[in-house]
Amino acid sequence: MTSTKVLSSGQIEQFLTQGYLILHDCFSREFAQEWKERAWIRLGYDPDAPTTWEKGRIHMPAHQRAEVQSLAPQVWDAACDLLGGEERVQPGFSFSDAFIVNLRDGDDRPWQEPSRQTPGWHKDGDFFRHFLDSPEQGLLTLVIWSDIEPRGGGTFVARDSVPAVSRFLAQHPAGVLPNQFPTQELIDQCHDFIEVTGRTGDVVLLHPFMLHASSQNHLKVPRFLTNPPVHLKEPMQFNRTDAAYSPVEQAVLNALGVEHFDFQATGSREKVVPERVLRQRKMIEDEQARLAAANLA
Ligand SMILES: O=C(O)CCC(=O)C(=O)O
Ligand SMILES: [Fe+2]
Repeated sequence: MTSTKVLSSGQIEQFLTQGYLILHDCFSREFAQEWKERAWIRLGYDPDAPTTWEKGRIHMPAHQRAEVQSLAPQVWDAACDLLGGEERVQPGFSFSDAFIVNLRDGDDRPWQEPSRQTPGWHKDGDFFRHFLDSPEQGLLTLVIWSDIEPRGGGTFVARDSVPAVSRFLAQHPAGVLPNQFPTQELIDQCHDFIEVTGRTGDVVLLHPFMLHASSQNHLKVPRFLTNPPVHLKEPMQFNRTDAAYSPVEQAVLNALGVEHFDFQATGSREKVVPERVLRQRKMIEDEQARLAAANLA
């Protein structure tokens, strides 16, 4: 495997066995507060008046970006370690204020623990055709912008989903569109479900094949999250002559139960314009008008 700059062998082992790592205090509460205050204005909601929260869950568009390498260097360094070194990672990885806000989603339904039966399981990457070696989503990330207590909207994660997704993608060299994953079939192969709680400034780095789902927010404490993908410069490789596999690649080989794997994509790598992007283009105009009205545009 590749050598690391900041992660310990214990952390790499944890990533290989559990599929994720949690990093703490990656950015300040003040920075988070600044962006969240603007988000409330963009939404047109009063944070202190839940009756103004028209929608329980909103996936907002991005207005502002901050480069991770300078804002949260420990995240950048850890991401590079998991991806096999900085030279393999697309520069410019940034955090944005494209918040996925969960204010009170599903507060009208009884609480459901994460399980095969809970809805919404998916693999991230609604913007490209997926292959076993896809470079578009090198890592899945959960950037936590508000304190999250149990039952407070923390993302559900199927910790043992990487093997099922790896096998599926290995069997589909022609590629799979984002909406073509047989999610229920894949989640039926999983047993280990958790709810990710955390503190403002935590960042969870997960294997890109990790199935996850949004949860209900029964606490009605506003939950702010972003999930920017880290891009690779080149597709992953599972048949390296020098065996310099990144931990992400190694996790796939472990999942397939092989030492190397000669994967050849037979379909073409294509971009998909998700419906989300079209929706967010419209949202941006409304949000800009609210910022202008507050003299913040
Ligand atoms: O809201 C969440 O907890 C997760 C959202 C998510 O996974 C997504 O939008 O892709
Ligand atoms: Fe997701």
